[in-house]
This record gives sequence, structure tokens and C-alpha cells, in this order.
Amino acid sequence: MKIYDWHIAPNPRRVHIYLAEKGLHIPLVEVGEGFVLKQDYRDKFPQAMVPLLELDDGTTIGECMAICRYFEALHPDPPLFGTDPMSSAQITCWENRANEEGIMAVGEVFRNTHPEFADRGLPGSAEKIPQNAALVERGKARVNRFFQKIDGQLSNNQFLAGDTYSAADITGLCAVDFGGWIEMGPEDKFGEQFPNVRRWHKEVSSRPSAKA
Ligand SMILES: N[C@@H](CCC(=O)N[C@@H](CS)C(=O)NCC(=O)O)C(=O)O
Repeated sequence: MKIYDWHIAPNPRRVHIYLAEKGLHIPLVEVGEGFVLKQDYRDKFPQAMVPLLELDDGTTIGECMAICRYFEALHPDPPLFGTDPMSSAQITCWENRANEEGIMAVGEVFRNTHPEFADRGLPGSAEKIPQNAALVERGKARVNRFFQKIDGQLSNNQFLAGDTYSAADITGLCAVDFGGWIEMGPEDKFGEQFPNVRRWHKEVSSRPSAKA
């Protein structure tokens, strides 16, 4: 099996960190080339997004959390998606928020401002999608709201979904570090308003997996 990867990108990082936490080593195939995915990868997989897990029989699994949950089912320890119905529900809830309200909000700002994405306002699209300037300010407001939300959650929880490190922290870390790409990360001036995020960010960033 192998994982098609774009090492600098925030979504593949969710899987890198997850695998490192599990102590799993899956071969990575780099398909990023500067700011685009290689043409032969896009021809082979028209959904044109990474990460993508390909099994030896050619079956593919896309979407970070689908990939992680596949490995979780095969290798349950250490558990990163909870151990009982409540912990599992809390992790799913905060992981989703980190993706939809964090990563996607930063992406909205980044993709609609960076010159390299002038015709690629959305990922995974073969046709040209022009940038939309109206989404930039709204995206920043979303990022701000996301930081406020997780700062509140982290004011009385060690980790995003409670007192145990989980997949929610993995996506959360990728989201707030991605915020740094638009100067809205925990270490930026913006981050000064969110002391609980800073405390948590320091802790989860110090895990060896954060460097995966
Ligand atoms: N929801 C997807 C998001 C994947 C995604 O957006 N990947 C980006 C990299 S972070 C991508 O492949 N972009 C392709 C492009 O920009 O052309 C997941 O969870 O895997």
C-alpha cells in the first residue's frame, strides 16, 4: 500500500501525524510539484486531491479521516478516535469543527488571495475556478470565530475533545498551523488573544508526531 502525498499541504499532514502517533510507516509517494499536483496524478485520479491511500489491489481511500479510521480499525492502539460512545462522539464533533471551521476557513482566505491559486479557488477541480475576493474577509471572520470557539473549549479541557489526546487535536493542530500561512496562527500577533490555544498548541506541537 502507499499514500499519495503533498508534503507541504495541511490535509496530508493530518494523516502524517496520525500515522506517527500510531507508529505506522506507510510509503509516501510525493505528487506535489510546487503549488500543483503532478499532471500524471491528476490524470490517474480525476478527483485530484491528496492524501489518497492506495491498497495493493488498487482500491483507493480518499479523505483524511476515512484513511485514519481505516487504520484505526486495523490498529486500535493507541486509540485516537475514543474508547466508548461518548468519547468517540466528542472526538468526531471537535475533529469536524477543526476541519470545517478551521482548515476550510483558512483555506478560503489562502486560496482566494495567493497568486498561485488565481484560477484554482477550490481544490480538486479540473476546470478553472477564479478567486473570489468576497470570501477573504468572511474567511478571516470564520478563522477568528474558530479560534474563539476552541479557546473556550481549551479553557477547561487539556485537549480539544477532553482530557485525552485524539484525532481532534491532530486536525486542530493542522488547522491552527495553517492559520500561520495567513498570519492568523497561534504564534502570530493574532494568537495573543487566545491564551488557551497557545498553551494547547505548545503541548501538542511538542509531541514527536507534530514533526511528521
Ligand atoms: N476533505 C479532503 C481535503 C483534501 C484537500 O483539500 N487536499 C488539498 C491539499 S491540502 C489538495 O489536494 N489540493 C489540491 C489542489 O489544490 O489542487 C480530505 O480530508 O482529505
